[in-house]
Amino acid sequence: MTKIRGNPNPRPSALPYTPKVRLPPPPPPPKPPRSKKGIYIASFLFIYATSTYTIYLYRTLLAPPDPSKPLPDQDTDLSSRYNETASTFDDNVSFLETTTGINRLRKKIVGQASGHVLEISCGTGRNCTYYDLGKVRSLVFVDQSAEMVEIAKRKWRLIHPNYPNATFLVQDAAKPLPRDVVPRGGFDTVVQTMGVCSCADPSGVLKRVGGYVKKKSDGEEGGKVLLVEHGRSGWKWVDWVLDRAAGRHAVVHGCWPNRDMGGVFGAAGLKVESVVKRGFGTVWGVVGTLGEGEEVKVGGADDGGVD
Ligand SMILES: C[S@@+](CC[C@H](N)C(=O)[O-])C[C@H]1O[C@@H](n2cnc3c(N)ncnc32)[C@H](O)[C@@H]1O
Ligand SMILES: *[C@@H]1O[C@H](CO)[C@@H](O)[C@H](O)[C@H]1NC(C)=O
Ligand SMILES: *[C@@H]1O[C@H](CO)[C@@H](O)[C@H](O)[C@H]1NC(C)=O
Ligand SMILES: *[C@@H]1O[C@H](CO)[C@@H](O)[C@H](O)[C@H]1NC(C)=O
Ligand SMILES: CC(=O)N[C@H]1CO[C@H](CO)[C@@H](O)[C@@H]1O
Repeated sequence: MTKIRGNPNPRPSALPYTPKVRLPPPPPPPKPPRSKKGIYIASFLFIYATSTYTIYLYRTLLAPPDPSKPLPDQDTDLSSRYNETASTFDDNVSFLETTTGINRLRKKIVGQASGHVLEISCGTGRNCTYYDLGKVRSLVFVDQSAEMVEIAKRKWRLIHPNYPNATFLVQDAAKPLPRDVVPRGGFDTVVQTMGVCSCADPSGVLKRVGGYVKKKSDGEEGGKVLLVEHGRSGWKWVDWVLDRAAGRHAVVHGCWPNRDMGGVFGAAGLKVESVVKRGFGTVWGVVGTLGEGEEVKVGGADDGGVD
């Protein structure tokens, strides 16, 4: 067999002339393959965090009831818990409320408040920043926990140091308000956020407060009720989780996470004008009206004081 000898890599002979045309620029070097390390670490951390949290939830909230540690009956009044948790309340709920969009919902609903405003179950004043003070003429904040109100008051004065028309009251919202805080003709807006879960008698409170809302009259709109509340969702598995967790959650936080908001609103006679739902239907933002036809009832006399 004859071997054909030849240069296996013949060098191209140099071009005898320099071409005049500009050669296109060389293509960019291929990108180095992206390191997968970051993705692996992130996934690992995510799975680790999720499973740790799930185990934590299971151990603390979802485990079957322990007969040696009886849980309170559904809807037992545990609202005095807020006296104890006031100082850590904001820190504990801030992250959750920001990440779940609850704050955006607060802003959307509370931002509609106008005129003379009553906020019940105000807690630590988590809605302070959401009021449009261009539309609001006065605010009365009510909560039965002096510890919570103290924080709300401090926060308000820090954020709105020159606002003259804010009043803070420590009292059960189911009891009559002092006459001098109720505007003549009633409040233009009543606000409650995350109150249904914690009040001993949430529809009783709303019904009572409905008596302070400005009545509809010829040519004039009645007052509005603005609510951001949480409770049962209507999804079976979500409600299973809520029911399972409710007793243990309530003992620690004073809040029943599995109440039927629709039922509470219905019993209070709330007429819903609009509702937006978040979090599988566990969080509702409601605009409605209350107490049509009912008289304004205040402590002492029946006539309002503030103009
Ligand atoms: C979950 S916190 C909500 C606080 C705040 N509104 C917010 O959105 O973060 C519930 C609050 O309702 C108050 N509360 C419960 N029952 C009440 C009642 N009958 N009258 C007035 N305040 C009440 C508690 O003291 C507590 O501050
Ligand atoms: C604590 O909360 C309850 C409401 O359940 C309230 O009546 C009581 O006065 C509060 N304050 C103290 C110091 O216990
Ligand atoms: C909230 O967080 C603090 C620590 O920041 C913790 O001690 C407390 O038990 C938590 N729970 C409640 C209900 O405040
Ligand atoms: C405070 O209330 C008075 C009386 O209703 C009102 O005239 C005044 O405009 C209010 N101030 C603000 C900043 O809303
Ligand atoms: C006054 C106040 O607390 N406003 C808060 C409303 O809620 C969000 C978070 O929880 C805070 O970022 C605001 O500061």
